[in-house]
Amino acid sequence: MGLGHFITLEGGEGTGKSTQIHHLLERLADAGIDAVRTREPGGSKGAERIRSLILEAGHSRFDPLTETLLFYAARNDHLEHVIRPALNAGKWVICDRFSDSTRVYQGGIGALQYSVLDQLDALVVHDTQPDLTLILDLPAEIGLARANARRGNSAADGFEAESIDFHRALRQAYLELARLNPNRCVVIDADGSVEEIAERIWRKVSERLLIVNSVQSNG
Ligand code: Z5A
Repeated sequence: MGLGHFITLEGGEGTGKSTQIHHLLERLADAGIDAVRTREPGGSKGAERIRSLILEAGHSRFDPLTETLLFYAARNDHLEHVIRPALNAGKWVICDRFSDSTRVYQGGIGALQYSVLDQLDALVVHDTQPDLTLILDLPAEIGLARANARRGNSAADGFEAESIDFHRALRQAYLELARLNPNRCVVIDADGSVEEIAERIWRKVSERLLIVNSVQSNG
């Protein structure tokens, strides 16, 4: 395997993941690093079809286990067709949401037990775990206001339509996840201008991964 790295971005609604992935890819390209941008649910042809099934359920979401199995079915296809081939080719993979979303949405603030999620993760993700997870942290009110402004008059999906308490609990669940996984997860203050946040992210990516790469290639 080459020197590719797997980075995931996580966080609640409207925290700016998509916006920041765009900036991160530009910085990586400037540094001469070939990176693949992808997302979950989705990212591969099959997984995008499953994404439509999940998100178009609207207010009548699937029952918790069915929904979780759909997320993992999509993830399996995504790993097989996009993530692993890119990493094996030495490319970096930057993914908007991954298994931590399932852990937080379907586990922490959902109905599924962590033991069930652990079994699914061992089966599907196995050792293709992220090298670095950037958790974009923002008060729920600000994230929701951003997401609502962007959506305009179009209908909210089942997740967007949840209450403010749901989104506050989501934020706490992400902070707890970061606390439990300090080697992999970094919390990024996502309040501020797009440029300020891009700079915070770049600093962390450089500290955690670029320095490691340069040591590997010099060693
Ligand atoms: N889900 C799950 O339950 N289990 C799983 O395993 C997985 C997912 C993988 C997918 O939604 C839903 O599936 C998600 C979790 C669940 N549900 N929710 N909620 P999605 O893919 O459709 O959406 P999302 O992942 O939540 O992303 P998002 O809402 O589109 O937000 P974002 O990517 O984090 O933010 P953004 O698009 O970059 O920015 C939002 C707006 O804010 C936009 O208009 C920007 O221009 C603006 N913005 C961005 N940065 C700033 C700053 N710094 N200042 C001001 N305005 C800004």
